[in-house]
This record gives sequence, structure tokens and C-alpha cells, in this order.
Amino acid sequence: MQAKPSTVPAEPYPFDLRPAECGLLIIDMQRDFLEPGGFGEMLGNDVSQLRRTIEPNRRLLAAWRAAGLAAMHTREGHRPDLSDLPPSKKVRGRPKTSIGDMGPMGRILVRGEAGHDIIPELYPAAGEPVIDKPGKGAFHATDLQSILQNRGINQLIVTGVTTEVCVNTTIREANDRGYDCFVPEDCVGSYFPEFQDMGLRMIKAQGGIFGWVGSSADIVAAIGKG
Ligand code: TIU
Repeated sequence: MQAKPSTVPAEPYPFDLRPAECGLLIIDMQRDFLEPGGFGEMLGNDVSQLRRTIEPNRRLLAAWRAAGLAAMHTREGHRPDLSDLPPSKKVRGRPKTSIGDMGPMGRILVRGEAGHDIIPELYPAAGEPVIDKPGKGAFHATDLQSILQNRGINQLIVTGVTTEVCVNTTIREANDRGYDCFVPEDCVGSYFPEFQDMGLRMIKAQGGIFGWVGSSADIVAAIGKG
């Protein structure tokens, strides 16, 4: 039986979840960002800050699938010929090794390379769209909006990494396009604890200026009621 609409605890106020119109959008849970020895760690980041999101995402995705609801995944990356890579993004930070160069798990953030793919714990199932995005936001230069419209989706549960970069950018894009976004705080992660905190506060401040913040357990409980 399809999960029924219900009210989920959230800040700044409860979220009216309509499961049939809601998509789970999992942002960039890619090996290069999350795995020890990947690009993220090579840049000096503490990947354990992101890895704590894997298990809550796994539980949420399992419950979402069991309820027969729409799940989508994104990956940040570029064409092998790098024709969709802005020169500004290539050189930003003046790194010794940058996008398109050989990294610990193949060419960094290039589609088709091992490090670009989604971690095995959250691997997309057949029928779940994977949106390959060249930017930080999931709407920029992708067909995400068409996919959502064609499925009658007007609410999003947004999870993944990183809270202040690709998750926040996507939520801002979604908000301007009329989508209500709920962010389970245990399912989003940042390499920087202070950005995790502020990234979430920015979403729910000013009466929920970009969306709602809550917990994945409350979403799982809501859709589990059937
Ligand atoms: N997916 C995503 O957030 N891409 C990034 O580059 N994030 C950083 O925090 N650098």
C-alpha cells in the first residue's frame, strides 16, 4: 500500500510529507568524495565526517524503496574530453592535481572512472535515475527538472554531500523552482563541522527560507505506516 501523507517533525515547523509527490534525491555519494584514499582525502579532508552519513542514507533508501517511492541519485563529474568543464573550475584552488588528472581511483571527477561512481552501499537500483551534473547544483545543465515534472514530484528529501556545497546549492535551485525541500540532518555531511552546522541553519532560518531540517528516522517512520 502506498505510504499516506503525514506530518513529520522538523524545524522551523512540521513538514507535510506527501509521499506520492515526493522524491528522494541523494547528492554525490561518490567514491572520490567518501572513500579513504580518494580525491577528497587526497585534498587533506577528513572523510570520516562524510562517512557517518552512509548508514542513515542506506536505511532511508531501503525504506523508501520498500515503500515503492521515487529515488534519484546525482554524481558530480565531467565528460572524458572535459568539454563541459569550465576553465575556472579546472584551475580553482591552484591544485597540483585537478579535475581530469589521474587520481587515486582513475581520472578525477570524470564520468566512467571508478572514483566518480557511487559508493557500493548506496548503489542505484534499476529504474532509479542517475543525474550526471557538471556543477554543484543538480538542476544546472541536467534533465532533473523534466524527470521530476514527468513523475509529478513537487517535494524533495535531499541528502548527500557536502552540506554547504552541492546539497545547499541544489536546495537553493529547487526552492526557486517551487519545490519544498526536507533535509534529514543525519544524512548530509561536510568535511567541516562548522559548515555542517551553518549549512543546516541557513536552510531552516527565517521561517524555512530554503526548506525544512529534520531526521531520517522520522521520515522512515512516516512512510512505514503504509
Ligand atoms: N558534491 C560536492 O559537494 N562537491 C564538492 O566539491 N564539495 C566540496 O565540499 N568541495
